[in-house]
Amino acid sequence: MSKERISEQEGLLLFEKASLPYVGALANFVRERLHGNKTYFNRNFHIEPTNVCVFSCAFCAYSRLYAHREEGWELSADQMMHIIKSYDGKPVTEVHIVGGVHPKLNLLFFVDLMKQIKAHRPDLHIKGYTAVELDYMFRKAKVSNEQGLKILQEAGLDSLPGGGAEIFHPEIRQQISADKVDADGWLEIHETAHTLGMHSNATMLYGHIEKYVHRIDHMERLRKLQDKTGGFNTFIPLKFRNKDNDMSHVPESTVVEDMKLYAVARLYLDNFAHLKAYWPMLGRQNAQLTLSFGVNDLDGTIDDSTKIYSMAGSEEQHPSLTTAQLVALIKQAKREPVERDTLYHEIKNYSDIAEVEMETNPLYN
Ligand code: V47
Ligand code: SF4
Repeated sequence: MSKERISEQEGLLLFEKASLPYVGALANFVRERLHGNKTYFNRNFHIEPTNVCVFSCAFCAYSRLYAHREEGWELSADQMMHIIKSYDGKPVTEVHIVGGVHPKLNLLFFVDLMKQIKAHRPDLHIKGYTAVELDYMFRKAKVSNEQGLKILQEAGLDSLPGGGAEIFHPEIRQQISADKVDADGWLEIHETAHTLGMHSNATMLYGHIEKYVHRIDHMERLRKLQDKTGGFNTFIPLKFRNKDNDMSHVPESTVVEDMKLYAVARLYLDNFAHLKAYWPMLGRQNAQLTLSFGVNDLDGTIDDSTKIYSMAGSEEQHPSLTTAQLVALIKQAKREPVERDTLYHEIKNYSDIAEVEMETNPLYN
């Protein structure tokens, strides 16, 4: 198979006409050419500072408006430090901090939090704040994206997660998340982060009212920016879940559609090294299946610390896997489990560690 880039028209054609076994085989070929059997995961935990949010995305089951904040939660810096400290002595390498856009939690609050985290545990990688949160934070503080990102970076922020991208095309964005940062704003924040030497991830919320053409448009914008900066680590498709939100009438995509999307994404985003399936959203078995459709990363152990999907109807009501369970899941799919850090440096290859050792050693449980 040649390494020639596929065009937007060809991408569209794959979605519309190609059979799942055909795109799956091509995507698997690319995945194995890049990574062989290696399947990455990391040991991380999430902190969700608040679910109070000034925005009203139609797909969001998680947020509460400020006026209804008594129904939501809002953690103080001390409470978040308490969570950080509860991982003392545990071999986690990353904290993922992401939440709603609270009107009162400002740049200074988060600068102070970054500093406290780094003072307590300097080696913990902080992946934090979607471009949506950052855009609001910087506009409120009256600083440019570059100034704001530099301030956070100096305080300890290491990289950006990929959330808030949803669907870039205005035809769809207007209908699902009209009031938050638009495509250009999202891309500009990521581009600025890349120029400051920070890496970031990119997501796409798919399987709702968007058409194939919008998915291709979304991936095309990401591919262009990646050509320019090379700063994206991984692409993470996020399957729309329809429980308890304003889009509950929209049916969820089928597993066949899900696998096809992963496969086309692997083929289209030829300049992204990694394709990640976020298992708390897909469920464990479907996450295993993605490993045959281009995916080479299953995110992390998570540790029951995220609510965004359980509230939107994921099968995973309390997403948590021990390292031993995650390794077993990858081995069952006949792949090679490799623990990585946030930037994909290999920490440990688990291929040759026996199942009993994994199950009995407290380091893995
Ligand atoms: O932007 C919200 C999505 C995202 C729903 O960078 C929903 O490593 C499906 O971006 N159905 C936030 N999806 C989470 C996110 C993320 C998750 C894991 C890893 C990384 C990373 C980033 O969650 C939002 C939105 O696209 N989301 N509601 C829903 N009902
Ligand atoms: Fe707020 Fe994010 Fe939910 Fe949109 S998806 S309402 S920005 S928490």
